[in-house]
Amino acid sequence: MTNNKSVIAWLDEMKELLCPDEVVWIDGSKEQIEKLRAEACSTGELIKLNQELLPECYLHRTAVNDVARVEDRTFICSRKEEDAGPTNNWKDPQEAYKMLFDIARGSYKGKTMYVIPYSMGPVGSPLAEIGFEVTDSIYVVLNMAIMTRVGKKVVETLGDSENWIKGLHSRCDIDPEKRYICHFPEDNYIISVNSGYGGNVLLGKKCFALRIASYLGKNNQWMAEHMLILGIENPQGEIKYVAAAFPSACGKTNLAMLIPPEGYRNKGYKVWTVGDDIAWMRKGPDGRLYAINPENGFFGVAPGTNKKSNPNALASTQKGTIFTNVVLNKDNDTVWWEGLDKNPPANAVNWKGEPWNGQTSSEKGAHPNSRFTAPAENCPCISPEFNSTTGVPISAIIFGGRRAQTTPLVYQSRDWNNGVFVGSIMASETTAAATGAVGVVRRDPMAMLPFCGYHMGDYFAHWIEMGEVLGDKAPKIFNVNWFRLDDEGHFLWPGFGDNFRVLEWIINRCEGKADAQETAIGYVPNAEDINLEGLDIDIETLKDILYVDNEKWLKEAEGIEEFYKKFGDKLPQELKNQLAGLKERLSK
Ligand code: GTP
Ligand code: SPV
Ligand code: MN
Repeated sequence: MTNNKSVIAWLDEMKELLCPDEVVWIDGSKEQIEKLRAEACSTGELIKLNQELLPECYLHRTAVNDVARVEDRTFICSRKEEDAGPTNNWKDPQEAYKMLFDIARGSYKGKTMYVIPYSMGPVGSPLAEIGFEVTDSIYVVLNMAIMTRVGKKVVETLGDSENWIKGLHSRCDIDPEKRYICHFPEDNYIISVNSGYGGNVLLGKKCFALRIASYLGKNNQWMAEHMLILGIENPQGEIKYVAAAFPSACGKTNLAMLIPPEGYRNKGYKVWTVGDDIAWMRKGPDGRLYAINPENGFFGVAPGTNKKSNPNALASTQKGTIFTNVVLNKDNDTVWWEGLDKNPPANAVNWKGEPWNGQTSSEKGAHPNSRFTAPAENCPCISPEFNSTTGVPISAIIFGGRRAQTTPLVYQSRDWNNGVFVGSIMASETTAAATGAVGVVRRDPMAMLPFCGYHMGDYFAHWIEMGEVLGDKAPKIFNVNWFRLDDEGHFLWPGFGDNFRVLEWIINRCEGKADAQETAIGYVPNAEDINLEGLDIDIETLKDILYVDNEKWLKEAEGIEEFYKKFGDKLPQELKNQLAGLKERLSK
C-alpha cells in the first residue's frame, strides 16, 4: 500500500521478528471491516448482537486478568532515567527493546499481522499526527477503526515522510507476568505485549496521543492533555469552548455530552461535544489556544451510563459499537450493565462468560471498567467542529477530581500560574480504570499522572511556558468537584446535567459577567451566583459545598509540600512561590 521507505523497512523488521503467516493492511473500507467482524465471530473473539436492535454491534470479553490499564507495568524508556521523572516507571531503552523483542519473537506464528495506518486528528490537519500499529488482534483492528481515522487516505497523506509513530502490539499469551506497555519517546516507538485490554493496546490512545504526544508537545510548543472538549451555545447562538481534565472514570465523557437542565434548554442553551478524553492544543493565528480531539470515537465507561445520566452516550452506542466486558442478555442478544436500568436480565452471561441471573445474583454482571467503543459520528450532540482541521478556541480550562471533602464545587484560579498550581495539586480517589486499589486519594496532576511521557517537573515548566506564550489570551483556569459527600456518604451535588449550572458561572466569569468572593485558594461563587432554579437542593447545602475550610486546606498544603518534594530541583520556582503564597493566605 505504500512506497514509504521508512515504513517498509520497519514492517520488514516486524515480519522477521514476529513471523506471521500472512500480512494484511487495513485499508479503511467497509468491506474489509465486515470481513474481519465475521472472522472474529467465527473464532469467538466477538459475539454478534441483535442486529435489529443494535445494528453492527458486537460484544467482546477480555481475559479475566486483563481488564484495565496496568500502571505498574507501564514504562517510559528514555535514554536518561531522570528524563522519565519520579512519577513514571523507567527502563533502559536498549534493555527494554531486547526484553520486549525476546517476548514478542515468533509470537505471530500461525497468525495474521494486521498493519493499521492511522491518523490522530482529522486526516491532513496541521494538528494531526500519523502512526502505524501492527497487531495480531482483530479486536484491536476493529477498535482502532472506530477510535481513529484508518486506512489508505492516511498512507497517502504521509507520503514519503519519516514523521510517524511506530506501534507494536502482540497478545502473546496474555501472561500478566510478562505484560509490558513501553514507550520510547526519543524514538517515537511504542511496544505493548501480553495484553488485549483497550488502554494497553489501542496504541493511538493513551500511549501515543498522551504519553508520546506530551513529549512531542513539550518540544514543539503544544499541549497533549487528558481533557474533554465541549462547546456551550447560548440563546444568541454564540458558542464558547472549554477543555476539562478529570482523572480516569471521573466524569469526562459525562460532562462532554451533558444535556442542560430543562430551564436552560427552554431558553436555547445547548452543549456540543468535540471530545471526551484527549485534547491537543496549540496557539492559533489569533493568539488564542486552539484544541482538536485527536480521536474519532469514544471508549467510554459503561456502568452508570443510562437514559437519565447520559442519554447522548447511550444513543452513541446503538450502532457500530463494540462492547467490552458487559453482560450479554441471552433472551434477545442485547447488552446490560450495572446502572443501565433497574431490570437486569435473568437469563444472561456475565463479563467473565459465566451464566448469570441478574435478578438473583449478588455479584456484579459487568466489570466496573467495562467499556463501549462507539463512533463519534453517532453522538446526537457531536459538534459541527468535530472534523475541523484548525480546532476550536478554548475560553476556559477546568481541572477536577473525586474528592469527598476539602475541594469546593468550583473555584477560579487567580491567574495562569496559579491555575497551573491548581492543576499540579489535583488529587482524586482512584477508580477501576486502572488495576490496583479503588477509592484511595492520590495526587494526579492535571489528570496526567499515568499519561505524562516525561519528567513531570518539566511538564509543569511547559505549562508555565505556555502561559507566557499565550499571554493575556490564555484561557482562564478553574477547578471543579462534583463528588462532595455528606456524613452518610451521599453525593451533595446532583451532578451530570446540573453541572451546566457551574459551567454557566465559569463562562460568565470568563466574560466578566459573574460575581465571586476571594478566598485563600481562589475565587469562589457566592451561593447566589449559581442558579438553582428547578433544582431540589437548598442554598445551605450549596453554601456547604462552596465553603473553603482553611483548616482543611492547611493540612492539604502539607500534603502538597510532601508531594512537591518528589520533583526536587525540577519543580519550577513559580510553583514553589504559589505554594508559599497559598500558605500565607491560609494562615492570615
Ligand atoms: P475515562 O474514560 O476512564 O477517562 O473516564 P471519564 O473521565 O470519561 O469518566 P465518565 O464520564 O465515564 O464517568 C465515570 C463515572 O463517574 C461514571 O460511573 C459516572 O456515572 C460517574 N459520574 C460522571 N459524572 C458524574 C457527576 O457529575 N456526579 C456523580 N456523582 N458521578 C458522576
Ligand atoms: C482511561 O483510563 O483514562 C481511559 C480508558 O480513558 S483507557 O483507554 O483504558 O485508558
Ligand atoms: Mn481517559
